[in-house]
Amino acid sequence: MKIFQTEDIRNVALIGAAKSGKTTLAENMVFEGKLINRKGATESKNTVSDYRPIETERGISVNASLLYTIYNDKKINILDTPGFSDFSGDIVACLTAADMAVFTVNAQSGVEATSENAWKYATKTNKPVVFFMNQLDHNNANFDDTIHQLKEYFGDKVTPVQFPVNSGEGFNSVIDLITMKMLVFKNGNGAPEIQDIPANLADKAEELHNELIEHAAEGDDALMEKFFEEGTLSAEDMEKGLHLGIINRDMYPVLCGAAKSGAGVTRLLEFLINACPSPAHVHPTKAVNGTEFHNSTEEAPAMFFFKISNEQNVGDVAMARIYGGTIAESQDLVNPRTGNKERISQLLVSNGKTRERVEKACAGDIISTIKLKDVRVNDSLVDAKIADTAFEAVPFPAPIFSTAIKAVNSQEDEKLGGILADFHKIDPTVITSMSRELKQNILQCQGEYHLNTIKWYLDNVHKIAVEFAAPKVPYRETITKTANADYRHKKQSGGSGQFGEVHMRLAPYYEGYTDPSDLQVRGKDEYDLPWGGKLIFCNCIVGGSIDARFMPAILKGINERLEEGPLTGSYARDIICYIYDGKMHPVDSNEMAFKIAGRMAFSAAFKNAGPKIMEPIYDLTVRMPEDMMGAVNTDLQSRRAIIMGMDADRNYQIIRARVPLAEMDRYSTSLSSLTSGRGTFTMEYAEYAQVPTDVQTKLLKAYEESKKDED
Ligand SMILES: Nc1nc2c(ncn2[C@@H]2O[C@H](COP(=O)(O)OP(=O)(O)OP(=O)(O)O)[C@@H](O)[C@H]2O)c(=O)[nH]1
Ligand SMILES: [Mg+2]
Repeated sequence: MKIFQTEDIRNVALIGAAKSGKTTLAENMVFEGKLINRKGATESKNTVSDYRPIETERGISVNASLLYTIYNDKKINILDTPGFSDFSGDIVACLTAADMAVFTVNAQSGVEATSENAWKYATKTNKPVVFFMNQLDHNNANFDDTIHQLKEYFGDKVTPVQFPVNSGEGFNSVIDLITMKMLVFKNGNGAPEIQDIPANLADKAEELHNELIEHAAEGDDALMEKFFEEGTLSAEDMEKGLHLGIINRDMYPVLCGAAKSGAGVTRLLEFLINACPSPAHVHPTKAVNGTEFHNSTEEAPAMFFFKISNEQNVGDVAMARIYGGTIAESQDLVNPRTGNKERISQLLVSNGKTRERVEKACAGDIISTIKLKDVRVNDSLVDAKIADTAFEAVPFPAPIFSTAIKAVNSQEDEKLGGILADFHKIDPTVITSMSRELKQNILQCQGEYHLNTIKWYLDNVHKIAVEFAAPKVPYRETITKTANADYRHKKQSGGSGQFGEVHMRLAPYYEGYTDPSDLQVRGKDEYDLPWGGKLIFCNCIVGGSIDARFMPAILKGINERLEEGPLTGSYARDIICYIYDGKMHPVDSNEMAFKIAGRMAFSAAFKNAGPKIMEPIYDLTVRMPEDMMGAVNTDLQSRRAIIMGMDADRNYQIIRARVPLAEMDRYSTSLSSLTSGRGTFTMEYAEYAQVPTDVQTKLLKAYEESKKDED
């Protein structure tokens, strides 16, 4: 395989709405480059890109795939991403590694919810975008409406470079506004027949052509001058002019086609080569330590791993973008995360599952490799001379969905933990943590469909049966008024006995509290509890009724109860504890006795001190189309939300609310169904607040029941 130089490479991420035709387009791009002899189709389960068993089974893309094509002697690396928002991790990872996005839009559905999601990440990663208006062969495909919507959602920089002549069944022709010719893709694929623009379309073509010229000349003074002198620009000049506008995201050109038949694909490939940037022309990439990489072979070798795919019979296939130098087989590099050396044993060029070894690859290229010792997504491998230079992590989305997970066979729980930890290394949007408090293993991800694919891998690859449950809510317990309690622990059994008596007062802690006037506080310790809130422990003993040496034991007893609150077993917090009297026995008093007395006195006082359950409250921000606000609002009311404010954002509304975590189980799924997928939300912990009385009654009852079950 030929080694491609930086200038001869293009790196595109195919992004866009679910089912808009990314994989079909990728298939055609590879086909046009003659890297396959027959075109596959997603419905025939034989595309180059959707090759994984889960993808053929479901007929959708679940993982991003790395493909390439060669056209006019240029290598175009194609990262075909999944369209569903649940797989946003792969969308943003591929955009990070690519130099630009080819954004497919279905001409009969316009801008869909998943288009907006893809757009969000193109904006976040600041990547140039070229739209490919696809599926123009549908009878209700509508070019003008779709352009209108693209402008409405993504702004006026959306600029047609083509428009269709005969959209609907039999679609095969477009007017190209750069060459000002009609391109007829008679057989779908292949080079088009070039014809003059029909008279009835001349005016429209002229109008859009002039618009395009203005865009092309905008960023380039010399071109602008040439345009004013000659009144027009050559196709070559226009493509040169568009180049700068595309790199700087000053324009988003729109090309047209039908990926299924292949119409428009060769012109798209030409456009990517002529008007879109090679890695040598994009903005430099900054490493965490500020070093800039210009995709130059003169720079020290450095690459970044953005995606790892676990494959049958092969193991982990790691995909990396080279930002500097050349990378060769048998080269030793350093992983700045671990400081360890990694040898590149096999350097591969991939077309889906077909992989070919190459001896080296240049800066700007995207390669894959296998058999690495310890490389995760977000790792860099760099030359030993720059061993502390790591690239910025992919801005993966925060989790929006949580569930508790456990192995059906509890003996497999440890194995499951290991598998899920490995999952995270290759998909950082899968996060698991063992909650000691909730005694549950919590898995967080990007939605129910994401969870479903994780389960598929657990079932089919790891052969481990798992079950899911709603995550428990980390309640807290506290008190609302002052109460006293005495407890005497006394045990006489033959020889030495146990004796300890503690008189205790509990009071609610809040900032600015004052100590009671009837007690003499002689010692005070303030503890920040690991689960939030405070414990204030006061020694008010007068006359030596309890020795100071027993105080730590009493505190220990109290702490045991704080860890398992008297009401529901949840952590307790925000309590002031005054030890003001008690009794000792000259022989039988010991630490154990005072620990028990402390714990029991605490429980007794707690129950009389207006005990309350507290629940975590989150700040919630929901964004949804204006006309769906009513439904979202009604749903929030039913979740005990308090609306804090509303803002408008074009034709979207943003609701800010405070809502108890207990009411938010599977909110991503509900919001998605309420808003046809268009609503998005973020949640951030705000505070603990007391639950309403009716909720407290329910929780107490549920705790009692669960205790009965345990007995
Ligand atoms: N009629 C027609 N159908 C198309 C066209 N492009 C794609 N399709 C069909 O649309 C469906 C989805 O195509 P895919 O290529 O899998 O879409 P995708 O965007 O990769 O989907 P995800 O990766 O799952 O988001 C398939 O049945 C394709 O055959 C087109 O131009 N015209
Ligand atoms: Mg796909």
